Amino acid sequence: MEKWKCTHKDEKEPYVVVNEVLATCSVMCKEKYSAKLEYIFALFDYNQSKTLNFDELRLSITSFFNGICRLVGLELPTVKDIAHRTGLIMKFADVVDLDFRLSYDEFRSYMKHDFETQDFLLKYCGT
Ligand SMILES: [Ca+2]
Repeated sequence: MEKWKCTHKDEKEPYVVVNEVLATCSVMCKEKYSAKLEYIFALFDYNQSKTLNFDELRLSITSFFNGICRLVGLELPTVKDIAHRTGLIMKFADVVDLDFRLSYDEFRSYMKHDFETQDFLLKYCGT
């Protein structure tokens, strides 16, 4: 847990962002890739709409990359980087109904073809 401890200027004590831990553990576990995707999708579908809106997608990407970067000691992506990546994913994944939300099928299809993320996962998570 030490690697996931954060500090914020308004907080006296370090804290752990639970979403980062859950996202990282779900990726690192030995479950099938499809089960990991389903879990991550459900984890960040806060309003249980069976879709990820832009904010849910941005939070999932933030949690996912921050958690893994903390674990392996890489520099965290900036807020600007995350926003840019979220916009790109939404643009290239929301292709079925163009409703600016990702259904699970859109999410799964995008992740299946996102070789940059797959390379990152293989390099740092072995999955
Ligand atoms: Ca959609």
